[in-house]
Amino acid sequence: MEIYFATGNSNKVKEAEIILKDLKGIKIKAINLPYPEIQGTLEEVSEFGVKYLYSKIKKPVFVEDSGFFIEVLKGFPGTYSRYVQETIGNEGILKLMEGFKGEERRAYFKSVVGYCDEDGIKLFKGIVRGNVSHEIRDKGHGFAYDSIFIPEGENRTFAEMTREEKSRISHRRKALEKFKEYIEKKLP
Ligand code: ITT
Ligand code: NA
Repeated sequence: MEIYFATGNSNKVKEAEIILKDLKGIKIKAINLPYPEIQGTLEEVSEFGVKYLYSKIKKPVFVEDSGFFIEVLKGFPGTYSRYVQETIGNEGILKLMEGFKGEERRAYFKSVVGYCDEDGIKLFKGIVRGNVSHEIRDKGHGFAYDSIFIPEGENRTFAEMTREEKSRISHRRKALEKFKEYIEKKLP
């Protein structure tokens, strides 16, 4: 059985491949099929997107919508994560965070996987909590906000970990793990 993963972000594909590699009997096929991204919560964006894609391709398909939420900034950049990363970037975020210390630097990543097949739409969510670092810390791994996010219980940023290490604890892992369990139960 084949399941399509519709995304234009190759980093997300690489992480999904790590996380779903032992999903036996399923072949994940990444496709860069554009879908309308409505303005709304991650849940609304995933649900609308996957419904649209399924109506076009009529084959099992999932999307994954994610974002980076900083608590003291009331969840900013949140659903604007991509735009903010491409404009003010991590340096801009660190500027906004100047003067905030300790608990005030709390942030989380959230992922919502939207899956659709002939049985309808299912959403799977994952969150990883941590803190915004005081400086950009990168070992060449990761992407976007990874170099300013230190997950709870760690002292390295996501961008200082290998993709495999990040993928053991990430928001994407938690959402895709639930998706994987759901698919495994459906298999004959
Ligand atoms: P697609 O919609 O084509 O899948 P995208 O890059 O727009 O790709 P998202 O909407 O899911 O993906 O994510 C919005 C942004 O959030 C993304 O572009 C990154 O800037 C950021 N982001 C998401 N997941 C991340 C992660 O694991 N590490 C760092 N930044 C992440
Ligand atoms: Na997106």
